[in-house]
Amino acid sequence: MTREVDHKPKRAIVAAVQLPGASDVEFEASLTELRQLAKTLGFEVVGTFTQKRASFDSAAYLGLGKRQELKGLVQDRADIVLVDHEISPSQAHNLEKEVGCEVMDRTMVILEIFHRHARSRAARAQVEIARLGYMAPRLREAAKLAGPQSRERSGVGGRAGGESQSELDRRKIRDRIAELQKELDAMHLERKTQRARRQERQGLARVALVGYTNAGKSTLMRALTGSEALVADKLFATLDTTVRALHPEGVPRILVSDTVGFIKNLPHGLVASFKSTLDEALEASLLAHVVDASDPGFERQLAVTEEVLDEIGAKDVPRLLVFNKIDRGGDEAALRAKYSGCIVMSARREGDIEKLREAIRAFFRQRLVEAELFLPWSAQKLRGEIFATCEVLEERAAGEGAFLRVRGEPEAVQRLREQARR
Ligand SMILES: Nc1nc2c(ncn2[C@@H]2O[C@H](COP(=O)(O)OP(=O)(O)OP(=O)(O)O)[C@@H](O)[C@H]2O)c(=O)[nH]1
Ligand SMILES: [Mg+2]
Repeated sequence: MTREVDHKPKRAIVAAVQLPGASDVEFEASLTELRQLAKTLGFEVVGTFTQKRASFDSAAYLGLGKRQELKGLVQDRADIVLVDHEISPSQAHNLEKEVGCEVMDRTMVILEIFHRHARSRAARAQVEIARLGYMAPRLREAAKLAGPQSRERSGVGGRAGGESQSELDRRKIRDRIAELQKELDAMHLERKTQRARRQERQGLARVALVGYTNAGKSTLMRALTGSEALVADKLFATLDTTVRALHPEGVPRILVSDTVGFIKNLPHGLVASFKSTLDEALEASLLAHVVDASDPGFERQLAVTEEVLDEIGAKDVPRLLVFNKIDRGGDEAALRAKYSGCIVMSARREGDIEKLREAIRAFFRQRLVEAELFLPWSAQKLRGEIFATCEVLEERAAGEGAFLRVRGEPEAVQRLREQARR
């Protein structure tokens, strides 16, 4: 792991326009989040600068007077301004020129975090697609700002007649996105095959941990499965879906997946490109929606997560609402009253983890059916699989084989029945 120790962290000023539609609470929560995003990138936040306005200034986001004021504030005190909205390339360009330092918008900040945290080949490709998608219109804008000469600079050599530098760049970007998408599709197909094989072997009971970034999904993943998921007080620590068995194993065997966190205004390109990562999770029969109960803005986070889940087609998957971090704050009684069937817990308390484990088990137990299988002596190699996927309640020998009374998932029982007949 690389650590930024030796060189001084970049000093950032967080700036935002409060539109009439944004309540003070919402506005503050969003700024707090941007400060945390900045911290995740290793910036030191040295100030916050806000303005109430009917709309964004079309030229440079903040109003003219405010830009001058911000310039004074930046002077020797800050290296970068972070803007809490997605702004256009020309707005960013003008703001940079007037304020005299680099400007990054919220989308760019999130994309940069994803870029730094991406580990697997799939996550890297997904982030690159999203970054290129963000870049493409900005290149067009940059070319416009550079003036007509650069647009007229028509090509001879390898370039198609009359194609400008920026058009060429955009074509390259399109080709690169297509190439990455192809790679991803291939990886996706491979994962699907692996998944199908895994389901054959291990059953179908799957629960996915989903929720806002930093809610504690990976912490719970660790506690539930005894795995070494990465836990960090950072936003978007996890970008890949990982899958492990619920520990200790029982019947049915339950697989738990940890997933990428969500955030307000998740750049659209990221939602699209992480869809394939999430697909695996969405095939779960249960979503454990983890919420940080100690965050004053938890209701908004809960709503954002539900919106994104809707968007990616998971509206109808059953939910288990898990309010985590109650040791840090939050009103347990109020939560229980408002969200029936929810779990209120702390990942720091072993007893609470056990409660969560039991709630997950109970959900999957509901689906189990009892059945009697006849296993001919000639099909004894199936025994191991029966004992691995079902609970065997009774066994008695009879003539050509043995009768087994089992309890298991309907699909698993059906599959075993067919295999025993062969
Ligand atoms: N006090 C307290 N802290 C917790 C609890 N659960 C998790 N944390 C802390 O919260 C931070 C975030 O936890 P993670 O498990 O990485 O969160 P995540 O939901 O996986 O976050 P992303 O991967 O960024 O989406 C870590 O510093 C954890 O130690 C809890 O119940 N109580
Ligand atoms: Mg995580």
